[in-house]
Amino acid sequence: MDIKEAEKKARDLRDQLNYHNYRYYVLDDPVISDFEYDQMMRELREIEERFPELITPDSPTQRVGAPPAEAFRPVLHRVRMMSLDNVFDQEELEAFLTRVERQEGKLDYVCELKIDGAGIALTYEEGVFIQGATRGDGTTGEDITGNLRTIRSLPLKLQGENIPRTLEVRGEAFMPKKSFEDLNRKREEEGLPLFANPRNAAAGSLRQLDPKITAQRHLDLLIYELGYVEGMEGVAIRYHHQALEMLRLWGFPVNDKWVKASSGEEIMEFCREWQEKRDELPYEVDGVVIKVDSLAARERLGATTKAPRWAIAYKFPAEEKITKLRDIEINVGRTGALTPTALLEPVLVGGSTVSRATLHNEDEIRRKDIKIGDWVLVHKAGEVIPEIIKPIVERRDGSEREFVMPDRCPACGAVVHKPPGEVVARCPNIDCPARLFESILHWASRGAMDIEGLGPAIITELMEKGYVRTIADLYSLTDEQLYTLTNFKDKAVANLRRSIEASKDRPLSRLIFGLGIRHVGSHVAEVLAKRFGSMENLRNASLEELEETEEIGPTIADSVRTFFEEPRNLELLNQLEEAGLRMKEEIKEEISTLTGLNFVLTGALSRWTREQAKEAIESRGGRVTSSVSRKTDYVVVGEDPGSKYEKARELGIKTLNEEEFEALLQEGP
Ligand code: 1X8
Repeated sequence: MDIKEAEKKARDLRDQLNYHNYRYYVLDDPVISDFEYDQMMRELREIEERFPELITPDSPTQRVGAPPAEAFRPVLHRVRMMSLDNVFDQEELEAFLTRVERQEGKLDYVCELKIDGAGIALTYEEGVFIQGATRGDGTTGEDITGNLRTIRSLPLKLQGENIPRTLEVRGEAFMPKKSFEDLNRKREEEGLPLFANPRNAAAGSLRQLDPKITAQRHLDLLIYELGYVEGMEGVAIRYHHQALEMLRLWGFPVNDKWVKASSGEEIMEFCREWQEKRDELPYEVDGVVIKVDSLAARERLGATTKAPRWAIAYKFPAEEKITKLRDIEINVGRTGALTPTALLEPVLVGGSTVSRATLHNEDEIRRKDIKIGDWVLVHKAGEVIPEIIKPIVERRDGSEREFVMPDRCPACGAVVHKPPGEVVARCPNIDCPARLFESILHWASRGAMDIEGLGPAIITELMEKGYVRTIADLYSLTDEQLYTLTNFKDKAVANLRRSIEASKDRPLSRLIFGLGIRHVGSHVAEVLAKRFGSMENLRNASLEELEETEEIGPTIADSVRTFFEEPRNLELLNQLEEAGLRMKEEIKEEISTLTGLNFVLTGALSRWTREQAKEAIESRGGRVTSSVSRKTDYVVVGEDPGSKYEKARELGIKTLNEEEFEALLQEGP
């Protein structure tokens, strides 16, 4: 075969493969067997191997290529990608229609399903897919061409007639429910963190540096809008429903579940229908999008700063699902409160998998008549916190068990204390390991002392090994002890040590919050830190002084006093002070050795996270920017640096490796 023949054959195979791909992935109606498809693919691969110069970007062999250099580069959208305003019921919908029709008179609308995925824009030149981008902030997205190319229903080359010279279309990339469940099951087996919902999973999959990973995630795509059209001869598109039909003819996956409607009642009928049937769909939907059909009317209606005036999203109410209550577990919080938690058969509800729900307290369980083994109706209150609405009493078969609150703490065995008239039972033991665990978790949390890397697993291990019996013990951990932790090698030890050290210098308000005094949240902690200025002053403050403080009432005042009356707490504070924690409000004098200098970070440092390196520079008066320019003074270069490194060399800007960077921090320029 000479190259001429090869070229013709390759073109032929590509057209065939693209067509059969479309039959299979878009129409779900294949006309050849998988075997025949694979044969053609193999033949094309062979030709392209022999004549690599014949490879084209729209070749189906290129769906999974090498990690592309253009990954995540900013993409300016030709037309802004907007979000939608929401309505939640018929009345709000009617108000939207009235507003539109006051200006435009009676209109037709198109109703479509609102897919819970990630908004994307695809650009085609002369019918060939050349770029795909995320929505980003609506004005600028990120280049994810290589990752989108792996989605099999995405046409690499358009078919049919009247194909514009330049075309940009909008749609949603999403993870079907089934793929989501498979993915999370696999991740669970591998001990990896689970994705909360298909939307996050889709977004995460699209932001992989390696398209091979994206390809394994089984994403799908639905296109629902024309974004930008230039150079289209032959036809004029005047209505959105024509656009949908045209998109389909060009080979895009377009949802066929849409209707035209011309009244609020017709629109509501579509909304109610899919609200009922949303479970039957293979992907998550969170509502219906209602759009003005006439493109001329859309033009006149225009947009606000964030959303078009010609479209609205009708959001479905919080979803409810039935699942099985396997057991009730008792959690002991840091105040000793015993909270019953429902362990549920995992179920996808309101867009995320729910396997636990708080039951608040014993009274609540009685009031709702919940028994272990019940089928229960769950939803997500405020779309976030899972909650049991009620048991399905009709489905009981006699095997259900009554829940009894234990009279001893499940963690330490202390007799549970429940003052008369109160609903919450508490473990009174200050040394209770469950309480200590929660206290340390809280101490290390973002809003408190922000000890990066000190998570639940490590805290558990530190406690089990007997290294940590109080919060103060965190500050006397030895390297030897840290090296015994699971998977802890040099880097992990150094990182955790650095995080713990860094926590010594948090503002007083964080320290107060971190102590976990009842009723003292982060805001109250700030108020107290400002008013009293030091831990010593706060400790010595009388009930009256506390109560006179703005925003502090008798409950908080009493709680603070009680905390400081406990000798064990005073001992802890002494130990913390000895360990070198900052116990005063004043701001540490800055060592502004890097004032006026601009830094750019690229690549991974071995002993620093990005955040730590940034903080180290900024605390010395330096600035960290994201791109290299002539104003940049230093580029800190770690492992696998990106294009910023090359840019720095081009511009002749000084680069620093990790050692040089550390020397600069220590000694200044
Ligand atoms: C967002 C979405 C739209 C549609 C479906 N799913 C979405 N998530 C649709 O038009 N069928 S439109 C849209 C937007 O304009 N932000």
